[in-house]
Amino acid sequence: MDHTFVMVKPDGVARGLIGEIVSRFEQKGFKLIDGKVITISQEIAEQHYREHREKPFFGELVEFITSGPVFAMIWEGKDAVKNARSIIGKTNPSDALPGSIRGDFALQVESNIVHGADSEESAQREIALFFGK
Ligand code: RTP
Ligand code: MG
Repeated sequence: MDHTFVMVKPDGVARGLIGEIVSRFEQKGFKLIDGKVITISQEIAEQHYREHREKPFFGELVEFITSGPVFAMIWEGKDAVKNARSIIGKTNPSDALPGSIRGDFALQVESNIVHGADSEESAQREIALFFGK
């Protein structure tokens, strides 16, 4: 079975949306393999979002993701990366359809509630980065 890495971002944790988001993944049919609340260090944040290090929003992105606790998870299911991204919705909540997590709970691209790995490689790298496995 495929695995993917998903994380409720600090805005989602602060708004009390961990349960809602976990529930949506369970309802979709995913199986929760691991999960934990952590506050991400600057170093881990920069590694996690390293693909964006040249982008103008990189500094704000790292500042945001380290601004409070996150809920990091490993989910198992068929086509896990693709199906997780599908229920999360488009990056910009203005483009995310109602029914998706971002479509239902977010308004701004800078604070879009939840992260999902974007490829098999990213999923493996992020699972290793956050869970050491
Ligand atoms: P994520 O990595 O957080 O799951 O989001 P994503 O794959 O849907 O989008 P990605 O392109 O990887 O962007 C990472 C995060 O950067 C923020 N962002 N801000 N200000 C902007 O124009 C801008 N563009 C992207 C978003 O919070 C996005 O989730
Ligand atoms: Mg991404």
